[in-house]
Amino acid sequence: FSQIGSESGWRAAETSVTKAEAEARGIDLKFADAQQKQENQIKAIRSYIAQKVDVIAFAPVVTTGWDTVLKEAKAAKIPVILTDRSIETSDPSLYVTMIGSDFTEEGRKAGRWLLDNVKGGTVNIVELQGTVGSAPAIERKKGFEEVIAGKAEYKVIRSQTGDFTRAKGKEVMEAFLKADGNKINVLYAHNDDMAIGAIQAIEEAGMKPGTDVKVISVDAVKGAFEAMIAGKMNVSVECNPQLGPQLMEIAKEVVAGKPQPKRINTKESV
Ligand code: GYE
Repeated sequence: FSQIGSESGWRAAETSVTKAEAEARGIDLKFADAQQKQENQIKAIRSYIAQKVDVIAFAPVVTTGWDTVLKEAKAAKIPVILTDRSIETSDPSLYVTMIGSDFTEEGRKAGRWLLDNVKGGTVNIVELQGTVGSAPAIERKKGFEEVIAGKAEYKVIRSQTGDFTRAKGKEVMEAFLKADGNKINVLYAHNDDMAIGAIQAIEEAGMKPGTDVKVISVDAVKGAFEAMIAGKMNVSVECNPQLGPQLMEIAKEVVAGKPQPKRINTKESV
């Protein structure tokens, strides 16, 4: 299993559940953390091919640039399962299935919460995007935009990446606040870690997160619940990191030759 990194609470949960599930099922799991770098994931996949593993699973950090290494896996007859994030490829036969969330729908849920709960006059929104070129960043942005499209009072006045981390979320929010200060009514963050970093920046700027700036986020990790209880975050759209049990089941089925649907969605709410 080639993991993206350990950038967020979500990722930490996905990693620990995946490891625990493999162990519980007697599956020998080789695990590599790519520190959010595609080149490291490609290296890990190549080493799994060299080791002649039965199944390769990986969470692709970005959507493009995988075809070459996946062709090598195919040539070695090793099935590939994508977890969590999707890829763009000209040849869908390069992977068996993809297990993960519908990120576009998560973005829509965030947008719908906004329309239902923040009303009256102009609503200025700043957006903290996830990792550039990653499926969750692309799709959470798209779903949110889809819902607010044509509603002129809702304006995304700034949008920048915070790479899914607390530190970057804080840093970028500081820049947003410097530029626009109390014009900002809403923060939409593509994950909780960036939102939690941004909440700190809002407080340090002398404003009240949750009140002066409404905070909308995605993942629903423990830190988000703590922030919601403290009144500093308004909503977090659920993104379930517990893909491990399904992944291990499907890995066994794939080895046994059972056909799989091309896409397996996780069930989630708000
Ligand atoms: O939302 C974010 C993480 O791909 C669903 O990656 C995952 C995202 C998750 O860093 O916190």
